[in-house]
Amino acid sequence: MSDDARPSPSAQDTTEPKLSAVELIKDSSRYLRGSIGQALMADTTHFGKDDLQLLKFHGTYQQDDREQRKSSGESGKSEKDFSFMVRSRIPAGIMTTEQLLAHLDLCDSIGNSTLKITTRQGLQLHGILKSDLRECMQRINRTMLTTLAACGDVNRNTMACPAPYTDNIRATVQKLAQDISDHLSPKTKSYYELWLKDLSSGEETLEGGSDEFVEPIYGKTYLPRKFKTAIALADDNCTDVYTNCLGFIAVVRDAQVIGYNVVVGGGLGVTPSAKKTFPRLATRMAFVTPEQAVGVAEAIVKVQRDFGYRDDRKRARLKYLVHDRGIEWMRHQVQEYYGSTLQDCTPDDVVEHRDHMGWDQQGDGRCFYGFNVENGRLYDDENRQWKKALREICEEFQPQIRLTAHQSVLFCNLDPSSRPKLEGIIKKHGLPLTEEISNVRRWSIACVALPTCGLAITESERALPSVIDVMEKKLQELGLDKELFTVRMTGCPNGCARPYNADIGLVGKAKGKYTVYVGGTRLGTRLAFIFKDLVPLEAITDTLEPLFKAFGSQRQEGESFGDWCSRLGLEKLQAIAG
Ligand code: SRM
Ligand code: SF4
Repeated sequence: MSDDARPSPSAQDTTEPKLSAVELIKDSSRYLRGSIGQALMADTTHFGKDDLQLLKFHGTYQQDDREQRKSSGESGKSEKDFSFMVRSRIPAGIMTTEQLLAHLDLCDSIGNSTLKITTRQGLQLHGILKSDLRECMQRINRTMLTTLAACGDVNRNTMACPAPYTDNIRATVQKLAQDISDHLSPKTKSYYELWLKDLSSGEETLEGGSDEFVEPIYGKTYLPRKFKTAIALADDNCTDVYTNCLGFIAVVRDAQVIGYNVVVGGGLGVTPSAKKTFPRLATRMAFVTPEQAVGVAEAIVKVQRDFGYRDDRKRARLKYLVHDRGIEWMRHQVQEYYGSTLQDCTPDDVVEHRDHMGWDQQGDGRCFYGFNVENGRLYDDENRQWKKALREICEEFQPQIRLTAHQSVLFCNLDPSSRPKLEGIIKKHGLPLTEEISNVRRWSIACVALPTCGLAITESERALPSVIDVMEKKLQELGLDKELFTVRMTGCPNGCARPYNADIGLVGKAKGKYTVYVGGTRLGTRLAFIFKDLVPLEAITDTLEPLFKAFGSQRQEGESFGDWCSRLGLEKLQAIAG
């Protein structure tokens, strides 16, 4: 179908459902400009309401420290303490030493002195003031990274297994992540104009931009909602492929990627009060050859662009379209847009999930070290100096850096002789080696939540470590400390740490209280179900203890905690819990 054939929102028939407010903002934004330029030139601490929607496409969210809200209220201050989260887009999580160091410098010089490794292999700075935003973007761009399309209604960071194995397979999927990322990147010049243009002559302004430029893939109103893509290997689903709008599972024969099974319509966000919303795992759709992959990705994006729901942002993700219309309809549309028939999926599917932590060989005589960063937060305090450790490792070894979807980092291209020194640096800064961490901590992740996330209901990354402290002891007492299962916590039901397909998901529901999900799987191929609602933070391990006990004595050989919970089902688990 040609791009001209689809209706633009403004030209739509009046009987069409009413467009959501964000659609109108995008439509009149002149390709994401809005009044961001004027606001940047003005001596204010924050942006107007409409621009906040557009800023996301540029990789930044306006926030305020929610703990400061109370104190500013008490002191009678009328304005919130506004600052910005800035997210960098890093396809497959692959970056250089210099790029990581630049982010560490930024968080120290103009951020809140911490850096967050995200669940999609990205990096986030927090606490950037409006007056420093341009500098922040420029310094990131100078290292050849970008924040464009790290957020917003476009294809966001494309994930792929980051492991540096020198087999052809990893290099192929990592290149595909980069290719998809480049191809689906917005083409608007507004990013350059607003953030990167040199204003030193005094003649340039940030208010340029024309309506004539056409986004070749997205069009004027971009996508109805955020869009997420990931690539996985059958023996390594470290990117949690089924939770994405679009996933590629590499099909390997004779050590070569001969194509991909394409899965569509995954997504986790849910609003518990709105029954029309739900988490969904992607559905297998078709097989594509390596040559078809980027074109088919574009076709899928275009189907979502033209058929995705633009009247209700709660149901605007691709998953609802696939759910409502069915996979056959979806495949038919994709073929129409792509311009040829696609083959059926091969039987290949994901069978393992590796976290790539600890020492491993690359295959070229060099090795890499997977360093577990608890909940992805890099900071320095009197006990633990994550930032200092990373800086020292970067300066000493200049490793290539790779970020994992479990919020951790791989130091790559190391000479095997570097091991004692690297481990010494980690220990010197009060940090545990991966080998010293319990399985339950190693396989746990948590979203940002308080104090910066405007949607957080409860704590998450600041609370999970203490939950794990208790769980760790209990599992050891029960002889279950060697078990491998995922524990994922979020501060609200949006699901940023992917709790809904974990063995144990802890989802913030009300102040200090969590919904406890069980029955998902480390492999990411099954949704969990609610075991108990509104569990106080301190009672999480006690709530799970009867299940842990029964699992230890009743499980079948090789059965994981999530598999066991799923096999028994809610009723039996509730009976066990009494
Ligand atoms: Fe997320 C919104 C943080 C991965 C589902 N997410 C947010 C915002 C921007 C809050 C907001 O809208 O104001 C959070 C910023 C908090 C802060 O202070 O930094 C936020 N999401 C994150 C990160 C940083 C969590 C982390 O600790 O790592 C992750 C950034 C990934 C990246 O680099 O791009 C992050 N978010 C996810 C994931 C996991 C994934 O993609 O693999 C999900 C579930 C998968 C999915 O998309 O369905 C996720 N985030 C959401 C949603 C629910 C979307 C929905 O369909 O309902 C929201 C809210 C929204 O979009 O309205 C949200
Ligand atoms: Fe914020 Fe909720 Fe996402 Fe956590 S899950 S980062 S609380 S939006």
